[in-house]
Amino acid sequence: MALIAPSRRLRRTPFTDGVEASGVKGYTVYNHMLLPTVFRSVEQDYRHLKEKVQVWDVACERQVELRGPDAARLMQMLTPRDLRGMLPGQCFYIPIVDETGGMLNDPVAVKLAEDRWWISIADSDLLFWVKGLAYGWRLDVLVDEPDVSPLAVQGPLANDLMSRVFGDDVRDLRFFRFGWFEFEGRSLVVARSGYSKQGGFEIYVEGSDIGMPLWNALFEAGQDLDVYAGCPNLIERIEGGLLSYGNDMDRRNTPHECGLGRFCNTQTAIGCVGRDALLRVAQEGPVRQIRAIELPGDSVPPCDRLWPLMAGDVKVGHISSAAHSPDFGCGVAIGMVRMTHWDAGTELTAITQDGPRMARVHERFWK
Ligand code: THG
Repeated sequence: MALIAPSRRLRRTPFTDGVEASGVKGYTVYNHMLLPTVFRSVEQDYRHLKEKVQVWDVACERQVELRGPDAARLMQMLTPRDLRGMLPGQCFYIPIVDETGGMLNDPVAVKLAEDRWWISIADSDLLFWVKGLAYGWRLDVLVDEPDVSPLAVQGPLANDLMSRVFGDDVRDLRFFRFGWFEFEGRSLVVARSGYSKQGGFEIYVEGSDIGMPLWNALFEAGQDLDVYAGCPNLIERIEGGLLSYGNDMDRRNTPHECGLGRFCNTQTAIGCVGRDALLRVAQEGPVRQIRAIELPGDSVPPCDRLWPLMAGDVKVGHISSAAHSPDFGCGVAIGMVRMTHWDAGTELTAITQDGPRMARVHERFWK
């Protein structure tokens, strides 16, 4: 592929100077911002992520901030997950749906206070939908994108690296909880979360000016840990069943089709704009759903378009993400499959750009 033209619309991040100095080899665009996709090779990055510790520029996970007396009410309008039991200091993975129950985003919600929330968004312009609801309902809430850029520290050695920079108390953070930790006299939100199954943290870097100082502090503190720059890894995230909005699902899918029914409490999520639509689909259950798919063989071409899944000459679904897994010794993929063919073990044919190949439905790759 040709180079991508830099411009003001394609935003750099507070960490891009560090990413470039670390030899980034590829980018994608996410929320109109640069997101690294590979440093050494996708396979080398994968191995290093599973054995060591990486620092990821995930500033493209932009925050939509809600601030004001109606913040909690607006949050509940956005999602079918019941937020009443959520306390300040907690993060929730939440489906966000429109009035038809269609997925608009699948962010992490961060409850800073009853009247102050961050929505750490996936790749869609959620800010406009949230602003529209706030204005249309005349809510007493400010909706904006603050100067907050997540930096993820992921991998088995993440505790060791983070405790050197933020102190031993970070070790005590529980999954999807956050605390406030000092760096250069600034108090930052640090959460036990991140877009990998290897464990780690996300630092919500408030103020672009401390981006590079923090980046450099992490690399200096982690020299003997073999810390390296990394990024969400295609192979590892498919193995782990982490969905990618815009790739694996979009507005045409309900949370139930995405396998996100466990994050919906549609009965009690009073005020959710998609509630009536979702009550109907939750009643019947979805007729197609996301499935893990195994692709036997030694290599997988880039999945840059949907690959039809065929049962004979009938189309019964599609694959939306795929990669070769060194650890599993086969291709791993995420697909959407009709209920007639979604049972584990079902053998289908995937039509890739390089031709047809066998595709086997799995319960899941992960535990
Ligand atoms: N962290 C933050 N913001 C984000 C992401 C993130 N915004 C964009 C994108 N990632 C949103 N999508 C996801 C998808 C999966 C998860 C988080 C965000 C995730 N899922 C866990 C799982 O499925 O195992 C845990 C979910 C749970 O049990 O609550 O972490 O990564 N800040």
